[in-house]
Amino acid sequence: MKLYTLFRSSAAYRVRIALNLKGLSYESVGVALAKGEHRTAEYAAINPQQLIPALVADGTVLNQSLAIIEYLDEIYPDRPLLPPDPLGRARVRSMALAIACDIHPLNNLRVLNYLRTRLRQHEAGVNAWYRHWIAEGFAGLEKQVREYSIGQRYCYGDDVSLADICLVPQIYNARRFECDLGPYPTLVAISTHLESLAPFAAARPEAQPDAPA
Ligand SMILES: N[C@@H](CCC(=O)N[C@@H](CS)C(=O)NCC(=O)O)C(=O)O
Repeated sequence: MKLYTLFRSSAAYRVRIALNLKGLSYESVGVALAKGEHRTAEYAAINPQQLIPALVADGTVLNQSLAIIEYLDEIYPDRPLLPPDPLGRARVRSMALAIACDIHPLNNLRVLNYLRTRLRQHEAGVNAWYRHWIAEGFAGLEKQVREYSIGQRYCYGDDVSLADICLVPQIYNARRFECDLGPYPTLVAISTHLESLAPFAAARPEAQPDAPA
C-alpha cells in the first residue's frame, strides 16, 4: 500500500493510526501542502479531490480518511474499529463525525488561507477562529466521552474505535494552535492514554519520514 500523506495532516494521521492498528505496512509519499503539491495536475490524477490523504490499495486509489478507514475495517476485520452493535456504531460515528465534519473542515489550510488572503484577517484573527471552532466541537465531545467512556482510556466503552482515531490528531492540532484544553479533561486523559499505545505512537507527526529533523 502507498499512503499520500503529510506528517502534520490530521486526516492522514487518522489513516496512519488505522493502518498501524490493523498491522498493515505501507509506503509513505510526502505531499507538501505548503508548496502546493496537492494542487498539481500530477496529484489531481491520483486524488481528484486534491486533498490528502489518498491510499493506493488493492490496485486502486481511495480518498477521504473516514472512507479509507471503513474500507480497511471491512477488508481487514480483525481488531474491528467499530462496535458490534448498531447503537455503539452510531455513537462512535457521532463522535468521529463531530471531529471530521464539524471541527476539522473549518480549520483546514485552505479555509485559514482564505481568511488570511481574501478576508484580510491577521494571524491573531485566524488563531481566534481556529480556537473557537475547536472549543465549540470539544465542548460537546467532552460531554459525550464522559457518558460513553469506561475508565477514560477510550472514547467509547473499553476498546479502541474510529472515534479515538479521530480524537488524537485533533488534540494534536489543538495543542499546535495553543488551544486551552482545560475544559476538556476527559478528552485529554483519553488522548494521553491513546498516544502511549504503539499504533498511535508510530503514527504521530514527529515519527514520520517527511517530518523536519
Ligand atoms: N475530509 C477529508 C479532509 C482532507 C483534508 O482536508 N486534508 C487536508 C490536510 S489535513 C488537506 O489536504 N488540505 C489541503 C488544503 O486545505 O488546501 C478527509 O477526511 O480525508
